[in-house]
Amino acid sequence: SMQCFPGLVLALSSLLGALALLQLSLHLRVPSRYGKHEERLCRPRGRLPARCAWFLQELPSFLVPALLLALRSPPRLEPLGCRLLCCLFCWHYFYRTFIYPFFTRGRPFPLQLLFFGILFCIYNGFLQGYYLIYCAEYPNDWCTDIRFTSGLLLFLLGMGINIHSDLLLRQLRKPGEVIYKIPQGGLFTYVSGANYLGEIVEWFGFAIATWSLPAFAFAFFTLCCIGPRAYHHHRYYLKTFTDYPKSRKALIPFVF
Ligand code: NDX
Repeated sequence: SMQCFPGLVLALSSLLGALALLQLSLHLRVPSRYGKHEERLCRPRGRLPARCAWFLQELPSFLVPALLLALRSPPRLEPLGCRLLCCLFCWHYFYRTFIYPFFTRGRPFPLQLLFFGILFCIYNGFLQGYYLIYCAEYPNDWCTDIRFTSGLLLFLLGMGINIHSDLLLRQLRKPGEVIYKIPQGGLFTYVSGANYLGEIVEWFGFAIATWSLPAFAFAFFTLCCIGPRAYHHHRYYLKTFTDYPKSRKALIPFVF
């Protein structure tokens, strides 16, 4: 049966950090080609409806750690921290897999990116789940540690911002519509990438709560992946809407 190989965790986390840097170097200037940054509008082949695409893409990030958690024998009951933290990760991806896709009004998603997205979610789901279920050691009172409590708070705050902002984006369109409008309300009052800001806060909160290398690597990846994307969204809005609110920033309120 499986056991903890610290070398494996170190190697996979380092590779995740390297992928983050690769992602940053590839997409600092040109955004990932999906959503508002995909130029060739009418090429139905090679793309999948947003619903199926987001479901398929994010499913492994829920399934892999959930299976690792359920199938571990003997079951890991102590310490509570490990299961709780693994459940937080699964909770986010339960939302992203089973709730988010069914309400999205997004444009069809490119198959090529979908393929890499699935690979990425398998990889990250395995790394986070494997570490928490097989490797992590926490004292029994980890739940009252300042890192756990403050990290959990940030995680919940970020998740709230992310879900609320994605809801505001969705409401910009009527069903079947694929046009872009100026997002309004919530943190969109301050930044163009409110949903991304939420997601970034969420994963840094998770990293602090788990105090682990894999989780910090993933938070860093998220920052490198959707941080630049927030900036590209911002530029797109400024270019497209002459009446775009001047005081709005890209990602960090009042700053950037
Ligand atoms: N999926 C994370 N790189 C990504 C998919 C692509 O969850 O090979 C990263 C994720 C993957 C990527 C993923 C990882 C890196 C990959 C990449 C493909 C290539 C790349 C694998 C896995 C790669 C290397 C080589 C380095 C390995 O029509 P539409 O879609 O634009 O509609 C949108 C709508 N909307 C509007 N509607 C009306 N008016 C407006 N003004 C609108 N603006 C937007 O709202 C959508 O339906 C919806 C949201 O759009 P948008 O663009 O704001 O968000 P989106 O990027 O689609 O993300 C959706 C949610 C969001 O909450 C975000 O925080 C979260 O998913 N997310 C997204 C990406 C990554 C990620 C989280 C993370 O890293 N944690």
